Amino acid sequence: MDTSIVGVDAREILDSRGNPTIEVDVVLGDGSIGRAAVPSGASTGANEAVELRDGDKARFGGKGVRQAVENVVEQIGPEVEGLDAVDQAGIDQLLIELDGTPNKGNLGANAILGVSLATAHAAAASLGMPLYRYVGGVGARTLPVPFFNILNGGKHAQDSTDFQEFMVAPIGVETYAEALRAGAEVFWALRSILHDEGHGIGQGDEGGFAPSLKSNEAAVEVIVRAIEKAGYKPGVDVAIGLDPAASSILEAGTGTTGPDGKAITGRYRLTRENRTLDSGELIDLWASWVDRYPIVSIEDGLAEDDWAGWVELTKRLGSKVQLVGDDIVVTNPTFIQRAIDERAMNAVLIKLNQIGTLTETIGAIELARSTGWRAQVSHRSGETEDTTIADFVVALGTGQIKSGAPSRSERVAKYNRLLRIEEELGDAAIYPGRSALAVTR
Ligand code: 2PG
Ligand code: MG
Repeated sequence: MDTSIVGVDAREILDSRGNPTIEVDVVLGDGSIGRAAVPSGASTGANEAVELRDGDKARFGGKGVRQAVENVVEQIGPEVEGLDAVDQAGIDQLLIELDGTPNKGNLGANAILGVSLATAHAAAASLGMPLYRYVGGVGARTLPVPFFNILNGGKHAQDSTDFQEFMVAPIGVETYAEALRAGAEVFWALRSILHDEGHGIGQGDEGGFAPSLKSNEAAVEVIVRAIEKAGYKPGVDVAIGLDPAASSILEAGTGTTGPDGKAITGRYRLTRENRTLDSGELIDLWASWVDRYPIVSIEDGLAEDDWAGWVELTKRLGSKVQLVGDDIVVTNPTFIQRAIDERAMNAVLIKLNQIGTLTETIGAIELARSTGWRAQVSHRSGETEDTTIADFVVALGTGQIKSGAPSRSERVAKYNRLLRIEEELGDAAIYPGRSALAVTR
């Protein structure tokens, strides 16, 4: 076993939307190889680490990643060759220093994350361990509750809902395998209801259906019926999670803090319903939905700069429902700390490419947990066959994952990997169900 890095290679591959992304290979002295492909978001937070794209309109409309590939091969490779792949934190620290910017804008967070994750895969391979065990140790035995995004809107679909994600979470089943089955059965029940009622059954970027319903609320109603049709009790067996991705529907110049330090209330445009809601009215909408539907989690219920709105949202609903920060905290300890100080949420979304290294992502989770919050590990809307997040969520034992619908192989690859992990753990596997949530009432 020789875990020293002897080679680093990278290439441009395609993601699930047909856009280029980077894949990195790390080779060790004993011949072990680790490989990781980096995903890409559409509804990205303004403060995410930088995804380096070539901008050459003649190739892939400017989305090529040849520069990121070159940065890996020519700049990062020579620096990490000779280092021990088992020293993940040391290598990640070196990557941060090589880049030298706070947002990884120099080498690119896509280049850096590819190397960071491929290093972990290579070390695990050399040690003959599955990645979840290498990263998580003997305590890595908690499977996540999957949040299946079965109805796609916002920036992930066309002519669908204003709100981006309508998810189902099997919180009342006994095992992860049963949760996956429930997700697939509800997905198929939804398909048949939509079809019978004359709606389109085309799919959005994350594999969920993207029908043109008359309102946003109609999406929640039809999902409740799909849960029942599939033979499950809404709210007991299978609950609902939302990611309206509110930053995407905010009117410019609103939902932020003015130069005088005073909050400028957000104005959120619901195009489908031809109306606009201010922050307080959108909070009212969530409150009324939480009262009337089996909703257990709301991510990005308000926009990324609407800090005053988030504090109010948490005051009003934080004891009733899980409130997950995505765009507002972008897996970044600086923003998570502010959210803790201001009591602006009770859970965080975790996306490795928002921050750019494995070690920093673990730090973000540890910080959120230190204040009693939950962490939901997430895919991106542009994905690949890479399944790192499945192992990662078990390693960290956060108890929640979202990886899109139980449909389309770039989504299902993660869900199927979790099935194999559960099988491998056997009786040691824990499926947390409802107890994984920030609010369990
Ligand atoms: C989100 C994500 C993933 P994107 O908003 O949570 O579902 O979308 O990857 O487009 O940012
Ligand atoms: Mg989100």
